[in-house]
Amino acid sequence: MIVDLRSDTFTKPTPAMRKAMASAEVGDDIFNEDPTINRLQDETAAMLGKEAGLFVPSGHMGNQAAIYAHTQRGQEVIVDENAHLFYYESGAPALLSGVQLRTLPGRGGIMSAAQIEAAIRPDNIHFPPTSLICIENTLNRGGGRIYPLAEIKAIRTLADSHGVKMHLDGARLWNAAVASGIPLAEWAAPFDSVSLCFSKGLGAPVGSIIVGDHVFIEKAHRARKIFGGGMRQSGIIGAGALYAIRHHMDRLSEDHVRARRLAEAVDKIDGISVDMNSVETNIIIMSVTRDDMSAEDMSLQLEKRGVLMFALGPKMLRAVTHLDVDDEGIDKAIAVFREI
Ligand code: TLP
Repeated sequence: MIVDLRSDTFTKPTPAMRKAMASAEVGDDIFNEDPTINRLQDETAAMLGKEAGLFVPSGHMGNQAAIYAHTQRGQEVIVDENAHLFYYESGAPALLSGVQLRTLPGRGGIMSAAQIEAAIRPDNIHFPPTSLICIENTLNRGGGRIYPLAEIKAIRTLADSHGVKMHLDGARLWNAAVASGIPLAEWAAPFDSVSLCFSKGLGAPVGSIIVGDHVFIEKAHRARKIFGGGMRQSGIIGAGALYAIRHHMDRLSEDHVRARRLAEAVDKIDGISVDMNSVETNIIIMSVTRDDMSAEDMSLQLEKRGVLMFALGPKMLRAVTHLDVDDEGIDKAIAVFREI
């Protein structure tokens, strides 16, 4: 048995999801004629308490289309230095939107309102105007931590006072909502736009969505076309996403319980440690503390024994639980760590 803890993006569609996809009603989505995509957009926007939604091929495109829609060339976007849209999106904001990112060193990805306020540019021709603040929830490189809602609300207050927009990279906002018990719409309320992924913990094979008001979605729609993300009978994949939001959201709590169990067991083993306070959802960041091994060495040792994890830094190893890893898989991962 291979236990694949590299990412929740590795999930495969279940037989029931495949069935829903195979029988999806479709049309040409470039002309807004795909009924499954229209249903998915309406249903997700309603869950998030926003006016409209736009299905996009990836979380990456969702973030970049949102940046394109909210900004103009030469403006500045505030973001944490570990945020996915800065760290892992190929420099896209500069290439596609002509904006500069102002990266801040948050605590585990959490920037405080005070930190952001100090970074907002005064009106002066020497400075690029600050036009957007981007936040991530849950925090990928922050070990699946949930961004505190009170801090987000404080950031919204100062964004309003400076006329700055806010975008949420909510690739795993589903996990934050399930773990916190705070509904999706409450998490989304302070933001002008939110992107969410169907292809992570929810287990759909492809796709993400951006939600916001009608004016934002119209601009994002143009961005999706410019970026080459307009699709035709995309209801085939949209049906997987629709199935996922209807059937796979509540079960995310099982992933959270398994992540906690794995983290607690690993933390007790010499040579590796976990910041247990950060384990709030389905991501575990582990530190390899023994001197004779890097995170890469550790991941090779794990792989030889059938457990897959990514090294995210010289000593940083990441495990992500998801619907294709059951209790037996977690038992095996713990046993393999003990053996190494
Ligand atoms: N994250 C992937 C990798 O790219 C690192 C992963 O395995 O976690 N926002 C966040 C917070 C993400 O974690 C990711 C993907 C994205 C955006 C991008 O989504 P996709 O892969 O659909 O473009």
